[in-house]
This record gives sequence, structure tokens and C-alpha cells, in this order.
Amino acid sequence: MPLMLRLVSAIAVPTRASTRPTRVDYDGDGKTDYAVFRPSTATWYVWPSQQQSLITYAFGAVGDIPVSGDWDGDGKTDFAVFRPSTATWYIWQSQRQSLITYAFGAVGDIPLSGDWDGDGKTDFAVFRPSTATWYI
Ligand SMILES: [Ca+2]
Ligand SMILES: [Ca+2]
Repeated sequence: MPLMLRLVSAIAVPTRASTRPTRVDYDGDGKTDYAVFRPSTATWYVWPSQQQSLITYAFGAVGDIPVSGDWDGDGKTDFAVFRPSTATWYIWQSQRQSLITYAFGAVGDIPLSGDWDGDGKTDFAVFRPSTATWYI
């Protein structure tokens, strides 16, 4: 269960190719940080542009889909995952350093995150393949 964002290591190096790249700015300096999420272990590897060293986090569960974005609108990317088995979103807010959980979508939906209304905060969206319908 992804109840807390847990720092695993500041020196570990990703060793497998089964990772998903994410476009992010975790340190909020306006520069994109290198980051990947490994679904098989629910591990995040982040290379912040300011710090210039690898940081490893555990957040989410095996099989989760990364949906990072700036959900709280503070200019820093928040760790976030969508759990396909329950259609639940888990978001670690960078501003408050706290977890929020939402139920949005249905099992089988494909999660998409983006700032759909242009307010500076990331919004929920899912695509339902069975009906070719978008829910935003
Ligand atoms: Ca950055
Ligand atoms: Ca944020």
C-alpha cells in the first residue's frame, strides 16, 4: 500500500530496462528532472536537476501506473500512481507532504493526467477502451 512516500536510497542505480520514463520537475527549479518508475517493484528513480544525484523512492504497489503531475499546483511534480485493479489514484502532494486518494474511473480504464482546464494543477482523466469514451 502506498501510504507514505519512503526514501529508499540516495545512491542506488537503476539496473533493469523495464522502467517507464516520466517528464517531471520534482525539485521545482523549472528544469526537467530525469525520472523513471519501475512497475515491477513500484520504485521511482529521480535525478533532480538541482541536486545532480540519484534518489530512489518507494511509492505505489506492483502493477501501478505512474501518473505524475503537479496535482497541488505548487510548481513541483507530485508522485502519483493509478491502480488499475481498483481504479484508485494515489497522489503524494509535494506541498503538504501528504497522501490523497481518489476513486475515479473504472477497472479497465486507461489513466491519463494533464492540466485539462489550464489552472496550473494536474487533472484526472481516463479513457475507457470498451466504449472509446474519455472521462475528464
Ligand atoms: Ca528540476
Ligand atoms: Ca506539486
